[in-house]
Amino acid sequence: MSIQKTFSIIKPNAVKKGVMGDIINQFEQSGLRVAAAKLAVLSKEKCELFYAEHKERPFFGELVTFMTSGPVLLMCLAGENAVLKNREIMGATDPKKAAPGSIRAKHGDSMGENAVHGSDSPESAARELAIFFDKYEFVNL
Ligand code: 3AN
Repeated sequence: MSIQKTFSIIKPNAVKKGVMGDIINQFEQSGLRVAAAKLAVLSKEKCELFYAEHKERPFFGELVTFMTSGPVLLMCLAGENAVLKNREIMGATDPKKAAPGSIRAKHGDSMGENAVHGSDSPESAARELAIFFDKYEFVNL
């Protein structure tokens, strides 16, 4: 199996709680490596572009307000089967339904403030990574 890349965001509620280290530890313990990372406060424009597929959803405005409310950690995670592996480590969208021990079960506060984002397919990963990273920002692992 070849090395795959996926896009991850540690959301503002998790950064605020000081659990970035715990979350990265969980990724690394599961065999994913950090191939790019930066701390940033997202602009409304970039955030709306990133979440474009949810534009018509009733929670869109609330989601953008939350995601631009404070620093986030943007990351590229790399490893075997990284997209699926990351989704398993994150847990279900709703923290109340997320598997025990998953990141969202441990650190999620609500459907919106669910601690982490992770790409849902290799195609989404490529689109999302291109929004936030230039090619030279990835390291070879
Ligand atoms: P996931 O991030 O698990 O792929 P999606 O793609 O269904 O979930 O939703 C995208 C983002 O929109 C989620 N990360 C979540 O924060 C937010 N979201 C989804 N459903 C709701 C909801 N009912 N209320 C508020 N925010 C939501």
